Amino acid sequence: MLNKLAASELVLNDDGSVYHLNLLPEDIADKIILVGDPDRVAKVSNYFDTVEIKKNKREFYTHTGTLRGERITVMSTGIGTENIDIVMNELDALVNIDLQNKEFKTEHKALELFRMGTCGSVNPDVQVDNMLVTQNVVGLDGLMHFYQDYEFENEFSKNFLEKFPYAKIKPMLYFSDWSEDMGEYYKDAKYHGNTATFPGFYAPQGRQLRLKALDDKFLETLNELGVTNFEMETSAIYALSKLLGHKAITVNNVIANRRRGEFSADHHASEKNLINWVLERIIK
Ligand code: R1P
Ligand code: URA
Repeated sequence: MLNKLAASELVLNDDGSVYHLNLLPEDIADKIILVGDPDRVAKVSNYFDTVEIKKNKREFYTHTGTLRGERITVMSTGIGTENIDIVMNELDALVNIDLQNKEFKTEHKALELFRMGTCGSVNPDVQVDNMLVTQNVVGLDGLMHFYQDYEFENEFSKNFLEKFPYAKIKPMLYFSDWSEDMGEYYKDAKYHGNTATFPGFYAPQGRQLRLKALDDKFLETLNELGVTNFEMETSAIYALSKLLGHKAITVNNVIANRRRGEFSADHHASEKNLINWVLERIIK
């Protein structure tokens, strides 16, 4: 691969910031909280002691400041793994590419990435309004099939693929897992589980409004294969972190138990609880 990137490949804004995130290297900390919802960014940074950077473009809102003396960033990713493809590549460019010269840096920097999101549960016993940390993830969104050098098999995938019955979507599956040492931050979480990441909220997650989903028993089948919960970003965060050499962990607040038909009675209170829970653990 050529070391110098063309203007069309690493696109920069007029001020030299990365194209979608609209950020300069000095705008981010080494610890970054990733949330889906742009409104959650200020809800998190309200707990910071100082906020020095507030920038945004499209659905990507970023606040950087300090908490208990440590520099920290919170950023919204919007919904879906296609956004995560942008977030991960541009965050990595901010630390591992010399943006002015468009050259790869010789020293690699690893970021610590903490997704703080919401999810639905496919395990009837997983109660709403609790934290669920993702150990393994299966991506049903296909993203990693566009990248070379991705290791598709892992411990979780072997058993899963043998028994996964849906031939039509099997070719786009991929697997990943957490950065194990990041598990230390969240070792007291109520649940540790296996997450499925979907490229949609409705039929991909078995929801049927006016359109039929693949199979009425889809969620039960996933749970039988060891999946506890689902959402729309973690597969890409974990897989791209591995390829790019960053560390990542997801904790999601369970707001829906799909097998019991339950939704959080107060998801705003539940979100506040999630924010406190994460901040207490990642900044000592
Ligand atoms: C769907 O409502 C969105 O909520 C979940 C899903 O992954 C998807 O992004 O995450 P966030 O709460 O982080 O947005
Ligand atoms: N996020 C999802 O993607 N699905 C749910 O059911 C809840 C949160």
